[in-house]
Amino acid sequence: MSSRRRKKPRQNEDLAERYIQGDFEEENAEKEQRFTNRSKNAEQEKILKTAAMRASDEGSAAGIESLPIGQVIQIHSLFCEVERESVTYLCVTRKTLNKVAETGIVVGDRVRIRESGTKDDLGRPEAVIEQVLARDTVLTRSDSFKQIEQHPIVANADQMLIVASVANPGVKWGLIDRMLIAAQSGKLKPIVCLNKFDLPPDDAESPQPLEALEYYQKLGISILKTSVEYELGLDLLRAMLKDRTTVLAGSSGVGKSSLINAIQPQLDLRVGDVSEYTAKGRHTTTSARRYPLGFGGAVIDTPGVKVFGLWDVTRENLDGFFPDVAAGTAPPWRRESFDRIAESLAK
Ligand SMILES: Nc1nc2c(ncn2[C@@H]2O[C@H](COP(=O)(O)OP(=O)(O)OP(=O)(O)O)[C@@H](O)[C@H]2O)c(=O)[nH]1
Ligand SMILES: [Mg+2]
Repeated sequence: MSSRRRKKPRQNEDLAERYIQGDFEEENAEKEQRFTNRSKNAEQEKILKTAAMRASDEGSAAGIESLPIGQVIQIHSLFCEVERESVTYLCVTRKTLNKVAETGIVVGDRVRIRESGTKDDLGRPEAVIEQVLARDTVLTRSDSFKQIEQHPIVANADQMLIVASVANPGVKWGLIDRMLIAAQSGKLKPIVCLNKFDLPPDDAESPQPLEALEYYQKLGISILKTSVEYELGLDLLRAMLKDRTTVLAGSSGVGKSSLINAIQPQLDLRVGDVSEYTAKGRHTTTSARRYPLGFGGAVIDTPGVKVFGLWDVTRENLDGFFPDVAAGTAPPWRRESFDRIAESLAK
């Protein structure tokens, strides 16, 4: 995978830091950790056991309410990273967690952790997640258009920056309409951000990106025009993200990670090479991760999506998400989005 900004691998001593900064993918990270002798499962067992011992030493198995609260910043296959007062803990979860976590813990979840007092081979303190607190908001996808299973993606974000690009790849308005519904039904404020304004749109495209963007503004949705290349709209983006938690979502290659790098260069997130991912269908960002913003607030970068299956949307509440269709004033692409969703709900 090509990476414009990726640094050359260095020695083990700063593996932990690179890992915490999301510098590698999960699979690679696991390969890079081969110097550890313990198996992952043994490691999990050890954390659970030592935490349990501590709990019984303290006589506090029942005192979950007094445990400190942290926030989940990334989920890996067997562990998750939880941040509390600028310390990142490597956490395992109890099999019997409370109801909130029935569909799995997600990035942004606020959790009560019990430190095990141990460290992993990379020096990270270890802990057990004992409880997941109620979510204020939750961005959820369904498994597919059939809507059988729900997949929460991000909890407790205030807003969702729905990112598309003028060209390379061009905008899929149907996807934007779906993400707008997901944001609204999860209680997140949506913002439609059209990136790569330095590139000319394809004349044949209908609707033209600018025209459509202005239409969303008329519907009362916040919009933003950006170009990472021309540094266009970045001050406004910073102002919109300041002191809020924002999840960025959109197709692969539209520039989600690039936008985050542009407003917070220290993060130095991995950015894709358009020719590579379009040829191979690769996504540069492979799992959601939360990053604090130096000027206040946080962003959650997510991997690109091709489809966005809706959850909790019914034929009855669908009209409410399409007031323009209900009023008979919607342009063709909005009617098409509505019809497609209605059709998928009828199945
Ligand atoms: N011309 C132009 N290219 C851009 C702009 N923003 C990002 N790019 C390029 O678009 C490509 C994809 O950018 P990424 O930031 O990796 O896209 P992403 O949305 O994070 O992609 P995934 O992680 O796969 O979901 C990179 O080659 C960027 O350099 C822009 O404003 N203008
Ligand atoms: Mg990315």
